[in-house]
Amino acid sequence: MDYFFNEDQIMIKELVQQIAEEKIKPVREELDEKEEFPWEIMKVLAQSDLFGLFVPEQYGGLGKGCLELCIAVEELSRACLGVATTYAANALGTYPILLYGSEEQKNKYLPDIAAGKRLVAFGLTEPNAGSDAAGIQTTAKLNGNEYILNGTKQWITNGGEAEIYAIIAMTDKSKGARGATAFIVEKGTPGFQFGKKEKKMGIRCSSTRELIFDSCRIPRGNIIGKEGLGFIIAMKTLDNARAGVGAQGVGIAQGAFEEAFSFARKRVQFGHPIVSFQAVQHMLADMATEIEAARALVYSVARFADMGVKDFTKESAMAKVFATDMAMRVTTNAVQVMGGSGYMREYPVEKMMRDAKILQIYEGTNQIQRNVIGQALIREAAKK
Ligand code: COS
Repeated sequence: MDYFFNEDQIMIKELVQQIAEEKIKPVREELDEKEEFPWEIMKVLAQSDLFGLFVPEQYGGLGKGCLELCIAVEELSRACLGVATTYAANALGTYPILLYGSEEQKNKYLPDIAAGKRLVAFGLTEPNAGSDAAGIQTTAKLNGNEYILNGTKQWITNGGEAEIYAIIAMTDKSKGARGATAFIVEKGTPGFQFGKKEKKMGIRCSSTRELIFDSCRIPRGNIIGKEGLGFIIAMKTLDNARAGVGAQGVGIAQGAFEEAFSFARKRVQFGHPIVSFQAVQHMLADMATEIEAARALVYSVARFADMGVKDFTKESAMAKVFATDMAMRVTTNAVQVMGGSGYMREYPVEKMMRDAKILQIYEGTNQIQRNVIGQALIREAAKK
């Protein structure tokens, strides 16, 4: 399929493919096994200017958009979803500053982010607020020229490794979603500590950690936007990031398909390569078709976002849900095509199937995505 990429987009795709082949594939198994954060790979991505892809040129970035980010994320995911998650979560944490930060905040933080000098994380989820994002309990109380933060964030990607955190906290609990506010908190601020490092089923080289705020004082100027805008900032951040999660699904499914297809051409049973059997061929045909359909949707939504369309909540939820459900099916079927070999750690599809599961869960479960799509359909119908 030709997706009509321009020269820059083709260059980004080839560059990330090369990094994936040379730097990621040789170490992905060991990183998974040791649950080791991929710092060396992050350095390579930084040297290649890939952290600045979606950051405007005036802040030291390359000034590209959602489509270019999706292309990079897809190619990283094709090799290792743990690495891709680390990279994509950095974009997730950057969006609140990019979309709603003051000029001063953008000048202070974006150049370092674009250069890959400092990693970013997004802190919304809490022990009692996952799908119910408005149910967060972390508080931020204004005291003179400072806000005092108290509470715990859970399952934060890049937690501990990132130096900049976009945190959503309640400044007025009585107002519900409208009482949430977004803040920038830097690693090393007194009262800000890291808790438990999670041991996970998949994406094991990515860091997932608790953030603990215990009377953590941050300057008043670290507020993003204004008081009460935190829930909207979180929702808009997720709207922007979800096409990228779709791209993760496309990438990991492509990687798993390639492994299964190559195996099926070599594996001989009943005197023939198993790819010649219709039962296997049909599985591979469905896998390839589903990947292409998801890819087309993800790229369309990314282009839609890049055109400056104001509301693409429904479309980004559609890309996320379709591509990630597809990724779970395709990685599972890749294991099935490869049979006993697919189940063994010797082959990468075992890891891919474990890794893919998180895509249906993080950045809004696929059940929540369907709620979001359903609500948008009802709203659209009411307007007609
Ligand atoms: N863009 C702009 N505004 C939005 C929005 C969006 N995408 N989604 C909601 N809003 C607004 C609503 O319009 C509403 O505004 P009003 O107060 O003016 O009516 C306000 O935000 C509250 O919205 P809503 O009533 O829909 O909030 P709910 O508490 O019902 O929650 C869902 C909505 C479920 C969509 C939200 O909680 C969610 O996205 N949950 C999943 C969170 C998630 O992805 N977690 C993963 C961890 S982050 S990696």
